[in-house]
Amino acid sequence: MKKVLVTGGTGLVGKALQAIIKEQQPSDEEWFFAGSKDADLTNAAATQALFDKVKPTHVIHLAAMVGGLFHNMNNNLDFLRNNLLINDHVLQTAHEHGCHKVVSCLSTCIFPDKTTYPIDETMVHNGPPHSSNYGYSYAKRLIDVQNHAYYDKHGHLFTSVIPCNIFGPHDNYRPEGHVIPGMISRMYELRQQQPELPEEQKVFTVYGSGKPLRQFIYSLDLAKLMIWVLREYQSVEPIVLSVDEAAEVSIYEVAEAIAAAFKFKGQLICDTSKADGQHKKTASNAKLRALLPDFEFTDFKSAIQSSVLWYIENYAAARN
Ligand code: NAP
Ligand code: GFB
Repeated sequence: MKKVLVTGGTGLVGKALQAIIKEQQPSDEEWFFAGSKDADLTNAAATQALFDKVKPTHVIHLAAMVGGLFHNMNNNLDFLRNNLLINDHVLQTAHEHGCHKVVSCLSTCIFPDKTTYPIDETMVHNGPPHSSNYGYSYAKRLIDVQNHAYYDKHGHLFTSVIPCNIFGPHDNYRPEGHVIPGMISRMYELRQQQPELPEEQKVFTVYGSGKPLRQFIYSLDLAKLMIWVLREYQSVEPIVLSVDEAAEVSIYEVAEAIAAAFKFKGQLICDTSKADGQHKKTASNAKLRALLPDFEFTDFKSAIQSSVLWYIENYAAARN
């Protein structure tokens, strides 16, 4: 019987894992989804107490200080320190508890800013990350270094996945969150404001130029892929979990898809006084495609439609 501890189990990705595991009902696995209320993983003793309680054989390590561009830009020191602490406590405690496998989470935003494209798993450490999120990026890159050190010293299968930008139900809709939940919550609010004003006269603001390019994976698709990594992927080397390069969209196209999902009839304008962040971080999913050639990603516009519908139906419970 596998006992799987999911750290960060109450967030965007954690909730998606909960939904897929509920669907799959695996008979040979027991899953425990931990949030910060179960243990503040920046604290070593709390981390040990959580592992003592759950006694995991396997760990999916999602817990992190996570945020969008604007939150990262102003808090690089906190992103660095909190994530270094969390990652060291989880990996060292997993070692002390003899966990068979740990799957941690990096991100395509941690790759070198000056790079050739498409980026792949071999390029994680090939140069400094974008200045907007160097704190988060270096903490995440060190997970890969830590994984190799635990493998070299103890032969542990501690590995990692590198998702592109993720979105879906149960996202973080607060201002410190990412672009898709940020736009969804702002579009929702705009539609509630000034009910007397004809919607055609309402104006929605896209932060930045709208030109940056991103690959977005639906959280439920990512959850299926992470469960596959936990069960089948046997390498310490990271693996990119991203939609195809061809699925890359501009931030403005994201705004159009969200406006269509809301049937918004107003205008979209770009506020270029706000930062754009990285222009692109196009990642190759060739390694994943070679291992899982038949995996089908959810169509982007359908996933946006489902995410908007979820938000409207769960507004009161959402992380606003
Ligand atoms: P999220 O929605 O912000 O959830 C973060 C999770 O970590 C929550 O369960 C949170 O618990 C937990 N957590 C935060 N600080 C903690 C602490 N000090 N102790 C214990 N738990 C703590 O994040 P997410 O989007 O699901 O991200 C999951 C993983 O994917 C992260 O490692 C992130 O770096 C990575 N990732 C995310 C994206 C993206 O676009 N979202 C892209 C690439 C990679 P509470 O709910 O109790 O706060
Ligand atoms: O998701 P996001 O905040 O982070 O996207 P990154 C930022 C891009 O979307 C910028 C534009 O070009 C913003 O100008 N944007 C437009 C908005 N409207 C909004 C909005 O309402 N909210 C936000 N947040 N952006 C992050 C990294 O980069 O990627 C993190 O900083 C993390 O470390 C994440 O790893 C996955 O995609 O630019």
